[in-house]
Amino acid sequence: MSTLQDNIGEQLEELYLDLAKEHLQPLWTQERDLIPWSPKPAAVPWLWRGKTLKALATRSGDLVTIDRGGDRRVIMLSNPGLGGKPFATSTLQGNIQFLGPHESAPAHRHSPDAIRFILQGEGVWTTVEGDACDMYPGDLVLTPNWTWHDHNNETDEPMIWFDGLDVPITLALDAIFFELYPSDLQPQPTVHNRSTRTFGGKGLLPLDAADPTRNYSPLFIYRWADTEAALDALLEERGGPMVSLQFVDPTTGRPVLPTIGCEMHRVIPGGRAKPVRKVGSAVYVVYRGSGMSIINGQRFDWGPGDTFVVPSWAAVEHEASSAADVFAITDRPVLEALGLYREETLDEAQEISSRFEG
Ligand code: GTQ
Repeated sequence: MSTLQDNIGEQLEELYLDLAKEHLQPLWTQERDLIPWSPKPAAVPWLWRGKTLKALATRSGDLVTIDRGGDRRVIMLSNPGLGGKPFATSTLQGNIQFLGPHESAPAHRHSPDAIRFILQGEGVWTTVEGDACDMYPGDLVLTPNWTWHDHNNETDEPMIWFDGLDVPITLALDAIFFELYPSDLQPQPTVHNRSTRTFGGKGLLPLDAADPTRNYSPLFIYRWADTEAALDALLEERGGPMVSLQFVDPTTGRPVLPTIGCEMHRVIPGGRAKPVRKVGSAVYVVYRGSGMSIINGQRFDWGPGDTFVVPSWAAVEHEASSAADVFAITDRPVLEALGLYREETLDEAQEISSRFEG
């Protein structure tokens, strides 16, 4: 009996060696690492202070020219769980871009989708496919997959904004492309904000607005005044503690980009939203107000300009001490398109036990 078992042991060893030689692996030795019961994200909950980001971005502005690598002066959030990769989560990049007075960031395009959420400054515009989009605090600007874009600051003040990109997704799919525009900038149009003039009507669109070949919003800029009005109205209609909006393509009602969901959340003073967990990760940017979020049992206090990460399937609850408006990007459109999205609201008991799930 024992000889037979020793023999099997030896044969198994030999099998494993031969499998390895052939670049093959047995599934049964993996101990549920490959298909665990639920997501085990490597990314961890984390928060970066707005003050720190701004100070470091400003220092780079003094020291680094804009054409050093990638055409942009950008500082990338690097999640401590991701082994030094310049990614905020496994699927999303969250970057801080600094554009000094009288600087332009040259025109290029890439297959990653990108968004900008403006934190500070005005008088700067991003030209997207020939349409100059003026940027003011609280505005959301889209630079969809493969659209030409350059940034222009003709003022005496620097401008700082948050960039969200789907670079990790595009890399994982080996679908990344990048191209420089033939000249430094696109032709600078005299008429600005053409996408607003065409697609910015409230519930009103040109009769020929639909285009089945387009998978992103043709409205390139979403104004803070409109976002704020929508938040006010929804809160009045539904009451607190929290209301949440999604930015959508006005011609389809779909998310603004095929890979990046853009959201705005308002939490009323003293309001505390129920804990939820969702498949997919998010990067939050606090626009105004202050409060705290509990992410997998860990508390993060936040205020204007702070940015924080919620990994996939992490239990999260938000609480505001003063009226808080918090912008977020997510990978939800990807998960929904693939039938992988799910979410659940947790009661307190579930939330506490989920902290110990490992
Ligand atoms: O502004 O085009 O944060 O190309 C990273 C790469 C911003 C941009 C980033 C980019 C840009």
